[in-house]
Amino acid sequence: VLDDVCETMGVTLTRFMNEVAMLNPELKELTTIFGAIDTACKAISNEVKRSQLPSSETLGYQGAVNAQGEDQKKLDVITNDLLKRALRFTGRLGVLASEEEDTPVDVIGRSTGKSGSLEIVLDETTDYVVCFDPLDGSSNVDAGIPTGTIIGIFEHDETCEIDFDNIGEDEAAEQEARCLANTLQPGTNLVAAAYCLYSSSTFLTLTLGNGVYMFTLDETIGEFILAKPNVRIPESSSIYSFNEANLDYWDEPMREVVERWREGTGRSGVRFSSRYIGSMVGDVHRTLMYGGVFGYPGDTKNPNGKLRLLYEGAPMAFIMEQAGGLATTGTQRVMEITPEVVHQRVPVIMGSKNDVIEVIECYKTAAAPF
Ligand code: P6P
Repeated sequence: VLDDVCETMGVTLTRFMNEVAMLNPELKELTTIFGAIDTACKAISNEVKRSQLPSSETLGYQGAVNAQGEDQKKLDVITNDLLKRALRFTGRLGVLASEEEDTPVDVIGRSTGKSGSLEIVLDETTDYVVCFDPLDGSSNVDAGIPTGTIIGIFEHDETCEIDFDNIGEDEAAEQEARCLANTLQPGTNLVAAAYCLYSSSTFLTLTLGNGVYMFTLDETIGEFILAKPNVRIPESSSIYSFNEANLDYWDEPMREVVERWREGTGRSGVRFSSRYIGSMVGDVHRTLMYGGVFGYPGDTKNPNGKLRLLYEGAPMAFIMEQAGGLATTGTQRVMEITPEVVHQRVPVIMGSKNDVIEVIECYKTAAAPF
């Protein structure tokens, strides 16, 4: 059904989502959420661009540390609050997880006066759970390197209301864990994913499970315009995108494949180039556009790599697969992994199908050499 929509290239994101809702009434609430994402990403784009002005209040560090133990830059906090506020007012969201939050936070909540607890009030109006990294790669902003917002949207099929005032701690903890479990879903449960890249242009790329659609922000009218419907990643490539400084610590199969690509002795017989900007959204966007393999594999220092499953690996894997690419840990499809904790890390190798298959086969050979 989405195909009918993509014929009208040049439409605004708003018009695109209205047409999707007309053709797919069951997606109406989901398209409402994209209205909030549209607004938030325009505002974040403006914050990022203005953050380098001398008059800007958003330069430098917030002075706090986030759940990852990373110094929170002011922009991290501003963009996190901005996205939460925009999503909250859709009235359709339940528990959401953010890189900047210690534990998942409710969006439709009531103040129970309990400090530090997981305030979850999900009712029948709650349709979705959203997980996001509000400004991935934010440490690059001061250097003018692209950054991005990454969003994953799950259906929330269970309502739960926890009356903290009238149950004991244990019961509350058990109910919280059950509700939290609704956030911890595998990527195969994603109903939509999106990223917004703040770079030479501002690109909003999304999938609703039926192809990948790329919008570019036209700042003269303040609207995202459909620029590339049905994006398809080239099946083979000659670009790899890894932090090669970690090469000595990688699994043997990963090291072997990259060395073959570098020498031109891999499956394609082509010598690869290396392109890496250290900002996932920029590296993934280039990979989608030109083909290639982007990755942050596990290594001896970090067996699960550095990237987070819920709000980096899984949403980007969904987009990559919807564009005809693949996303693996080396031994497992990224989208099939169910997180056990909110900020779980996952090794990620994603991109052009034939090149990622070469990585998977290398891991298989290493696991069963005879
Ligand atoms: P490294 C940014 O900090 C980030 O989370 C991703 O955007 C990026 O792909 C990765 O880390 C870069 O990590 O260790 O290569 O600097």
